[in-house]
Amino acid sequence: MEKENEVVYGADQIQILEGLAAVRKRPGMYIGSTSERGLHHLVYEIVDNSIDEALAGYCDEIEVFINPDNSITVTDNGRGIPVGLNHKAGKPAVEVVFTVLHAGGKFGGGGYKVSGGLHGVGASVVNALSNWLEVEICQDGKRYKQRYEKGNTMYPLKEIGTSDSRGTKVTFLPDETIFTETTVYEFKILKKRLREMAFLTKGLKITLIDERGERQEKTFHYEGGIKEFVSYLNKSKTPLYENILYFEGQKNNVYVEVSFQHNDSFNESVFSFVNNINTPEGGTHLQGFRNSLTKTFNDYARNAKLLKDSEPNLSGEDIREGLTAIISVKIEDPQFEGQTKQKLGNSEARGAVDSIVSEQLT
Ligand code: TSJ
Repeated sequence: MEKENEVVYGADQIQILEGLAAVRKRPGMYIGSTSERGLHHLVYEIVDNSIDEALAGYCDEIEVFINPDNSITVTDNGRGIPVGLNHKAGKPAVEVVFTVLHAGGKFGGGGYKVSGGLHGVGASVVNALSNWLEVEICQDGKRYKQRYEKGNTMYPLKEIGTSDSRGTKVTFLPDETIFTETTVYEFKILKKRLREMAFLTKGLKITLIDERGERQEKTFHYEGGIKEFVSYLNKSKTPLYENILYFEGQKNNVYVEVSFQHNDSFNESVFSFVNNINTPEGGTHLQGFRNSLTKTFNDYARNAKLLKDSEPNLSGEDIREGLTAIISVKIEDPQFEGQTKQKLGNSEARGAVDSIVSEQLT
């Protein structure tokens, strides 16, 4: 694990509500690092909000532009960030989103969310770490705009015209005094993560456009979601059977998707995600998957008399030889595990994955 990735999360960090100045003072605390990785992380923080809008069922298209000056524009065709007055803050909701540090990153309950993700931050942190940020919202026939510089509001939210579409557009230029290593975006890095986000959100179309020099464009749109992810991972391999298995289900507030296919190699390639965040060190959801796979394969082998009564069970490792699998769970209260900062799922995730995979495999 890289050093820069080691951030300790405690109750203090989760509860606080402080000004954006705190973010600029200790940016690493909020985005993990100010290296190239942190620079790219800003984009994911913004895109995550559009993905939430897609998960809520209101958005099916996201575009990400790398502009000639290495600023980033993210657009979606969702409902648009609410512009009405937030009475508690005394300003429009959109201004609250960009200027108030939301410790948990989550507001407005209900449903699964991926924002406030890995580093639990959000749009206000991106705003604080940008030289400038502009938001445009199309909603109810009107177009609204606001601009911030280093997190400071430049003018009250204004109506700038009419619109017959809906959606949100955010453009920001990362602050070079914060991102001292580089402020140049890598098309390849963004492409890899945006492709992964598209695999994990079936039906959502994500396009990445590089407007620097020779224009490059890449669109990711997978109606099959993680089933197409497995197909993609196995494309240069020889599958042991044609079908890619795919199950989805929901249990105890855990939404589970599993897809897998064996190939003729000896390698196990199992990738697991909690709320779209990769969990390379596993977690309860992965334990649930392994349990159910071992049990159902052995039960089947016994029933089909492929295993004699005198023979021992197949081991989990035997069954996972050549296995390519994606396990994706969405939960409402992901837990962090210590300093490795993996999202490990919650106590329900193991049982949910286990029972959904077992049910569908048997
Ligand atoms: F976070 C952000 F501000 F940076 C951002 C948010 C950036 C981008 C590109 C998009 C979004 C965003 C937010 N897209 N869609 C939304 N939706 C809402 O904020 C929204 C809209 C309507 C309602 C409602 O209950 O009517 C609730 C929400 C949270």
